[in-house]
Amino acid sequence: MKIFYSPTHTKHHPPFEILDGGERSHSYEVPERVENILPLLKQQTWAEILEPVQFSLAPILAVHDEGYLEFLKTAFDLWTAGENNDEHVALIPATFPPGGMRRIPRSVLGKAGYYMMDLSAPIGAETYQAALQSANCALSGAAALVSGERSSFALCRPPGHHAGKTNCGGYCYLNNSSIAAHWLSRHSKVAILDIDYHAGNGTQEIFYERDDVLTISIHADPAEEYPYFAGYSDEVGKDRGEGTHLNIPLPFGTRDVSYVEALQQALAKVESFDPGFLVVSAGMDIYQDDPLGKFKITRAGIHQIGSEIAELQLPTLVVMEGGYDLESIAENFIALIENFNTPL
Ligand code: OKP
Ligand code: ZN
Repeated sequence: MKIFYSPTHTKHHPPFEILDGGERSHSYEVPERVENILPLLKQQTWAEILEPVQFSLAPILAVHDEGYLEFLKTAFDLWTAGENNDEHVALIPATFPPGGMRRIPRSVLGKAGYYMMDLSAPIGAETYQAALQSANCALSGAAALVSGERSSFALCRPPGHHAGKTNCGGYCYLNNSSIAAHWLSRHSKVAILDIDYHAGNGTQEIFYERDDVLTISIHADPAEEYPYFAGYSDEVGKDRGEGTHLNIPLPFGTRDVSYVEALQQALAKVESFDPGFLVVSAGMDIYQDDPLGKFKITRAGIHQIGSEIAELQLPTLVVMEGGYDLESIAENFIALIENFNTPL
């Protein structure tokens, strides 16, 4: 299996995050999340670890707004006026536009409020470069499928599924899975299955009005959990896209058996959509020991989830999203992806 990894992700190391309630804590989204997976991957005979291909910005701009991308690229330097190289500093705003106000201010802090959905995506000196390489990992995984691979794995960091057309948020800057899925959609219909603990609101927004990319997200009920404002079961897509988005919210405490029931419902929908490619937005924050997740999925459960998805027999790109328990993240990702290691 081709696995795409770029060391550039280590340059993105958010110095803090603001938790709900306002508490300033260390960031949960740390370089060790990926660095801990690499050694275990290297021990697998089937794993071939490669640097990503350098794509142009075109496949990213096909998903994200140009003004947003320019903001990501320039915000840190504008904010610090090139004078602050303290790596414990990163940009977050404190003011957000209420009720759909859509003026774009000249001020970089004003722009930050406009382009950020929350306080969980601070922009540091090299965040943009890391986000680009993360997207290149996903695109390289997509290209591997077009070349005939049965599966590929993109070790994306920062993650992507909360990033929308014009926003970062929730540790995400560029929507890696969506960028890869859109790139694949030139070849055939594509399905994105998001199994991260949190609803994939960015992916939902990006494809909401499209009928050539099916998007499904299984996640903690947004009525009780981040990202709160999307991921509800009555959100099914709009216009042409009506019926090609599916949210399956599950309660806190969900265990293997009920999770797999929800998964089977999702897989039936993928089968009837009949896509040429599957992109899995995979977050191991569904695991029972995850510090941010409130599901009770076991390692055996994660293996079963991978095995059920693999039974679809579709060319599959697995894109890393969340997962914050550094002790278990490596074994959990291996338990998931080893299912995709046999030819179709
Ligand atoms: C990103 B991904 C804790 C606040 C955490 C951000 C969560 C981002 C999750 N109460 N807020 O989907 O794993
Ligand atoms: Zn998550």
